[in-house]
Amino acid sequence: DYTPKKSDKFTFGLWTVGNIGRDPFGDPVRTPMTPEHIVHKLSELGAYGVNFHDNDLVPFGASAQERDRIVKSFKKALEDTGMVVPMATTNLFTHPIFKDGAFTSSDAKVRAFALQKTMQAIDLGAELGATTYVFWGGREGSETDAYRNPVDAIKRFREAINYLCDYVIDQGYNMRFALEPKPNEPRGDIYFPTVGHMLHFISTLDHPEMVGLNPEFAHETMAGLNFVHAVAEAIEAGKLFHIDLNDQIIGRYDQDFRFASENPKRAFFLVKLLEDSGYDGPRHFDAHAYRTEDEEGVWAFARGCMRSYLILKEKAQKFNKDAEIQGLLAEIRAEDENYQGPSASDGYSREHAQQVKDYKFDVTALSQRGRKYEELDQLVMELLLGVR
Ligand code: 3MF
Ligand code: MG
Ligand code: MG
Ligand code: MG
Repeated sequence: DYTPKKSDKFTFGLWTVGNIGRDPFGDPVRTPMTPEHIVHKLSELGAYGVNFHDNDLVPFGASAQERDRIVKSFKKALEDTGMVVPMATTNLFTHPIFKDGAFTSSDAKVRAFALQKTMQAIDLGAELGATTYVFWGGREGSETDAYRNPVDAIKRFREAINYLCDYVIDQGYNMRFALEPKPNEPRGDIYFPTVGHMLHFISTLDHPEMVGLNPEFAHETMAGLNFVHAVAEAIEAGKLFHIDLNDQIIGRYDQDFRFASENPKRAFFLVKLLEDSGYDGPRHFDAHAYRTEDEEGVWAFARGCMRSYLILKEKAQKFNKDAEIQGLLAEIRAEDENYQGPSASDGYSREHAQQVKDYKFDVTALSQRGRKYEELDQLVMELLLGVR
């Protein structure tokens, strides 16, 4: 059966199941739940942990006593359930002070305030055991480039991440950063819109080894890109520190749908990639229930995310064991594997380059060979549609 276990490492943000259904056109449709209630319910459903923005737990502007009271009660819920907090992050987008960004704001006081808020939120995350700290550049962007030079925005974001890496090192926290790209929404454009942009940016930091990615299915999809390929690039670079799972239709608003609800085939290849690659971090759902739902619908949503992941994981195992699929793959790969001539993987030498230049290829035969991907893909479809 597809009942999640703690060992599956499923996590949800407090803001995900806690989403009250406010949107640009309508008021909230659900009453807020306490973090403690969320922790207990998620634990009952088989989740492993819960993540939060500072203000999902401690309201903006709360006093120190209020903070400590809230943290104490939240810790008790964690202890009572065995739930963990693998990841924490900062809300640098809701309060009006961040209307023109946080670390990239054009106002030096706002940039300094963002640092202050983030260091306090890092302390909160560390206190609750978080080992991954996420940075999503919520309002780090623009509607017009008339005012701020985007080159300055890049430099400011770098200064902030470098500063905060030093803070974490100085405090001795066991914590890595995971940067989360998104192309747009809530800004017209957000800086560092894709996984590729972020990967390069990381290579320019003072402590690149401390910083990786938190890619999100919906975000690459909003940009019209293949999320599986983006995750592959992060994995190959050793930078998949965390992942946000949800679903999204290309070209729409930021939907944050239940995992695998819109693109089950792409979700299948994603789950297969994660499982085959040995990724052992949390499977975090950054999604929320439809606005049509009451609390019961929220838990149906949460169960659905985890259940679909486990079903797709089983399908990936079936793919790897299916004799017909594996036979067809072997047949397709045979010529490639039997090739004896020179190739790039031999490494470069002047002599080798001459061998490549002299090698005689049967261009006609190579061009005419069908790839059998139609047949293969249909087998995948039939596996997914449940008739294999
Ligand atoms: C927005 C997001 C964010 C980030 C979060 C950090 C509110 O589209 O995806 O969720 O994931 O801020 O994890
Ligand atoms: Mg998102
Ligand atoms: Mg979102
Ligand atoms: Mg996200």
